[in-house]
Amino acid sequence: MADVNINWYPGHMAKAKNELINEIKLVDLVIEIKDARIPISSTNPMVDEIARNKPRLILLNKALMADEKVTKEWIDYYNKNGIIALDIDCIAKYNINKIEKYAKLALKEVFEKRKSRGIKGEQIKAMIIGIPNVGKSTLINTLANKKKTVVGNKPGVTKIISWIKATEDLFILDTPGILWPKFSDEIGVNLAICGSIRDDILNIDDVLVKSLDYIKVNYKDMLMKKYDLEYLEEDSYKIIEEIALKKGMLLQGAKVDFMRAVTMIINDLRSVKVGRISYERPGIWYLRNRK
Ligand SMILES: Nc1nc2c(ncn2[C@@H]2O[C@H](COP(=O)(O)OP(=O)(O)O)[C@@H](O)[C@H]2O)c(=O)[nH]1
Ligand SMILES: [Mg+2]
Repeated sequence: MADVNINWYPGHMAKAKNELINEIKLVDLVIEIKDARIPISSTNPMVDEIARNKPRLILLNKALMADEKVTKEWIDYYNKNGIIALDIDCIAKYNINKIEKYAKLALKEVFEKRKSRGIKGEQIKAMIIGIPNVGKSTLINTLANKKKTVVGNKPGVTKIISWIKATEDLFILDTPGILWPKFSDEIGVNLAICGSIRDDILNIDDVLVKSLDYIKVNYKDMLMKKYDLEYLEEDSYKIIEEIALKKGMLLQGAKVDFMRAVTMIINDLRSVKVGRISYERPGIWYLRNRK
């Protein structure tokens, strides 16, 4: 796992963190994007510290790839902890039109204070933050309604501060704040299966086996239906072999082409061909991640 945390050098992190803290001073609201399928794994553990003095709105993005029922549980979980959260999907434009309303909900107390001081209006300056690949640029583009920022995996290079008028009352910084994930093996697996870290960082067969260990318990019927399996083997390696056999993925000497099946299944999972899957649920994530 060593090279997974390549961006986690203390110096690099301290610099990025200080820049973020300074930018956050410019805004009324921090909009934190997470991947709806993995709200814990797609969170930087320092975010609470970095955004501690600001009202926050959590957006669970890529929601149409996640299990709707589990996403509702996450929203309840955040609400119970006093944080406003909304599920969105930037590609399908799902709930994008609710962002302003939820931003205002998150700023209720600030608006009340403003009002008591005789300040009218509900204009909001906000900043979008999140780990790479959660959809920060896509959201900014969607809100800006034109290709203003480059969508891709690389952090932005522009340093000039400019605001995008997203809605009538919502202004967002055009450059999002990037937080790096820091993770245990388990979080790495979640980021990899969701396509949020490069495939050469972890062993992709290992990622699939560990993901199947979870899927075969939580989405058994979906998995069996997709690959026309009559039963599920206990061992996830054997499930992959079974699928390879079913698909006639064979090497010379009638050996199964294991890696070909791995690639296919991973692609199916990432393109929601198996179904809408959430890899983390509130309540049990803590126990699963506890070492
Ligand atoms: N299905 C789906 N894909 C998304 C969504 N938002 C972003 N993506 C994809 O996720 C990848 C990373 O998005 P990007 O905006 O570059 O992430 P950033 O690194 O946080 O700026 C891209 O391939 C996007 O097309 C979404 O809501 N739904
Ligand atoms: Mg980006």
